[in-house]
Amino acid sequence: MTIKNRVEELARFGGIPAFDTKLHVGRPNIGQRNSFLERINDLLERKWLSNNGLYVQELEQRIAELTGVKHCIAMCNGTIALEIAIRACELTGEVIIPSFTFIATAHALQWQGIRPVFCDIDPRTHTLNPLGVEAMITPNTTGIIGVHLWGYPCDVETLAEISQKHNLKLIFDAAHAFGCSYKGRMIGNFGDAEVFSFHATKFINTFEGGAIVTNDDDLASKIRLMKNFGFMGYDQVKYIGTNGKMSEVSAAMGLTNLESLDEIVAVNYRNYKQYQSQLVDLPCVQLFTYNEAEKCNYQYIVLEIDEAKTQINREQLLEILWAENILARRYFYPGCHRMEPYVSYFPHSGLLLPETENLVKRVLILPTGTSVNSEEINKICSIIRLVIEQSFEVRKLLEKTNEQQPKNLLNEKII
Ligand code: T4K
Repeated sequence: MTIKNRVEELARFGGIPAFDTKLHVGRPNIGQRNSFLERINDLLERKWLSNNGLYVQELEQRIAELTGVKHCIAMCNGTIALEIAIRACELTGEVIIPSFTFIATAHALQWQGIRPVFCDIDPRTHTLNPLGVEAMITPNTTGIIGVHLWGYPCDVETLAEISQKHNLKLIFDAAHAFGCSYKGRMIGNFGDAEVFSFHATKFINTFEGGAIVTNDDDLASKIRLMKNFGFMGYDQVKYIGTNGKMSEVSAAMGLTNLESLDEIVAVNYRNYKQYQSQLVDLPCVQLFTYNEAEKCNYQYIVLEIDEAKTQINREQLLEILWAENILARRYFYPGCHRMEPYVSYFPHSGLLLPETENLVKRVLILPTGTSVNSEEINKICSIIRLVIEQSFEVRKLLEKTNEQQPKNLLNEKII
């Protein structure tokens, strides 16, 4: 492996890219291919492709066992699962959520005519700041949706206290947090309901998919009907419902992934420790730290760049990494409050979100997972090190080349 030692060797300045092919964030975990193919053959034989098939039932049971939650209802994706959880909990009016999250958290509310009220985050945990939440409660508030971002749990206890005190529903968007725990208890057991995503890019995937988990029997029965058009039996409809059903193919992938869960976590953890050891002494960058005393899926490698201390900013580092074919991502820039329709509805909401506004400029997600090996992580870290250690030189060269030929790689969506 050739490690670049000089700034001029960087691909952005004419050197050969560190990688021949693009290194993506979010490459899917597959698990044992044969195991998956056997399940596919089986479901084709049985000719049962959807509508609460055997694999969906098995997956729900496995998830309930793994999380220790009474009920798991599998869904076609995490966004629909959020929408159904919100509707089943009868949220209306205003619901408090972080702005620093994937846009689906906000859209799942707005889609149903409920106003997402954006609250600031704790800059250390990247999750809702409970003090801020309490300050944002109005007579129209009916609920709080905390997001366990990167799989790092929210301050669930304080949020539960606040929701009880103000008689609010509490839902957790646990899209990132399958397999994680809070104070030794698995994520899934908190609030009125929690929502997982099993999208292709997630720790455990079902191609597209998600699930609602809850310990509330009545809520679970309601959700089960709502995800199937509200049907109770063949010709009786109890609620307004939608089609939130997971297919058998998806469940087959989920079950296959679950068989490899421990190995996937082990790879993610190994990658995390490698990034940590190789970047720990680097000034001006900071790796988001997980609590190793808890269960964690280590699915996201989150780097923060301190623009005030280094000569280059996050955008410049990204530009350099992309030129090397390292497609790092700036999740969740620029924050939901700066996206439509929210930015038009509430153009000044950023004033109440100083930590979010600061963080969206600093965060960068690096490739990890079962598709990335140790040698590749070495290379990625060596490039980051070169850029940070020689940031003055890099910035000068970037400014010079941008004057000659402006580039904006980040606006091209690469598939
Ligand atoms: N709440 C939160 C906090 C979430 O993060 C999400 C989803 C949701 C709710 C909603 O859950 P779902 O309805 O999605 O189940 C991706 C995912 O599409 C999205 O599921 C995820 N969060 C979000 C964090 O990341 P993008 O816009 O980054 O997707 P995309 O197409 O750019 O893919 C990311 C990278 O993954 C690419 O560089 C390539 C790679 N990739 C992707 C797919 C789909 C593959 O290598 N193979 C693949 O099949 O949103």
